[in-house]
Amino acid sequence: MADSFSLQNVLDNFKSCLSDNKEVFLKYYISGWRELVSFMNSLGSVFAFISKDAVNKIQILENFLTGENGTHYLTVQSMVKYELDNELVDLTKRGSHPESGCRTLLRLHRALRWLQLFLESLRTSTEDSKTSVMCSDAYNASLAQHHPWLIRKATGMAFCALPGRDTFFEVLNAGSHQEVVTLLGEALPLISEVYQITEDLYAKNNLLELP
Ligand code: 1PX
Repeated sequence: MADSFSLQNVLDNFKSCLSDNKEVFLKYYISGWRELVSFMNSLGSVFAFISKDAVNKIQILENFLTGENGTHYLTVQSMVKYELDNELVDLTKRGSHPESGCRTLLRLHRALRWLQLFLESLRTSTEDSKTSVMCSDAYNASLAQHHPWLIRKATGMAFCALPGRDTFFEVLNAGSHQEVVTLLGEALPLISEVYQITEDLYAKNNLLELP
C-alpha cells in the first residue's frame, strides 16, 4: 500500500486484478479496497463505522489468502470452487460458516457497485453537483437494499459530512479536475469489468443472496 492515497493507486490495483483468462486476483481486489478505505479514513471520523466493517471484511479475506489453504484463495473463481466443493459456505441461513470467503466477498462486491455508480456520477458531474447527493443516490440504487434501517440512517448522516465537489476532487490526489475526470474514465471500465465478472460468477453459482 502506498503512503498516501491517490486515485492512480486504486486504478493500478483494479488493473492488476484481472488475469489473462479473466479471473479476479484476490490479492489486488483486497489492496484496491485497502486504498479506498484509507482514503475514506482521511475524510474524517464520521466514516469510522463504515471503515471498521470494511477493514474487518478485508482482513477475513486476507487471512484466508495467507492461511494454510491460501492457494485456493488466489482468485475469486478458485475461492468459490474450493469453498463450495468443501461445503464451507452457509447457503441459506447462518450456521457453521458465518464468515466464509464467499459471503464476505459478496459484501464488498455489493459495495463495489456503489463505488461504480458514485464514481460515474462524479465523472459526469457539474460544478453545482453535490457529493452527498451523488453518494446517497448511488447508495440507494445499490447497497441500501441490503442494509437495515438503522445502517441506512447512519450512512445517510455520514454522507452529509462529505466535502464538497471541489475539495473532493482535490483529495483524490490525481491532478487537475480534468485529469481526475480522465483518470475516472480509465478506472471505471476496469472496475465495471471486475464487478461484472464477479456478478456473473456469483449468479451462476446462486450465491447472490448468501446470508
Ligand atoms: C475514489 C473515491 C472513493 C470513495 C471510497 C470509499 C470507500 C468506501 C468503502 C466502503 C466499504 C463498505 C463495505 C460495506 C460492507 C457491508 O455492506 N456491510 C454490512 C453488512 O455486513 P454483514 O457482515 O452484517 O452482512 C454491514 O452491516 C455494514 C455496516 C457499515 C455501514 C456500511 C455503509 C456502506 C456505505 C458505503 C459508502 C461509503 C461512503 C464513503 C464516502 C466516500
